[in-house]
Amino acid sequence: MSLTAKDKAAVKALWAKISGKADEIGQDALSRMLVVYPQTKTYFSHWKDLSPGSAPVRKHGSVVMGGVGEAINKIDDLTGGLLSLSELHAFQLRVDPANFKILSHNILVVLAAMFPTDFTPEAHVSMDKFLSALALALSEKYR
Ligand code: HNI
Repeated sequence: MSLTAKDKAAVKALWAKISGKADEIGQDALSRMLVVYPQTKTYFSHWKDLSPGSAPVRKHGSVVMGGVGEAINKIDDLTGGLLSLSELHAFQLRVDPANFKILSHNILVVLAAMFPTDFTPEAHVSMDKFLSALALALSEKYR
């Protein structure tokens, strides 16, 4: 399902409202992913502390949301724009792409909880489509 001009505008409008809290969103989504889907912890076994809100979780939450922000800047060419990030996850990190959907879901949960007013049904559907497109772009180099 490709992103319409309306989806792109809705994602950018939502991002403008929430990006000031990107670090908080990222650490919360990552914390939730690691607790609720413990199989995802295998990729981060080199961290000292994988518990919710720990220093490495907070730091990496910011890094991931930086990637999401970058993807929004490249929303017209996600596949091309995220090629090197896809390469990294495929060849170096060897992350099973099924996990991209899991993290995307956790990001949606956090957005719904943190921004009950701004996360309207319209914003939700466009953000969901965008995160699916992002996951697909990150999976590009696996094929
Ligand atoms: Ni991901 C590193 C972005 C999903 C495991 N990841 C990064 C970096 C970015 C990034 C940016 C830093 C790259 C660099 O150093 O150049 N990751 C994203 C985005 C998503 C995502 C935008 C999806 C929304 N990553 C995932 C998922 C997993 C994952 C679902 C595993 C469950 N990522 C990693 C690991 C690293 C990583 C592992 C390296 C971590 C480290 O300790 O350095």
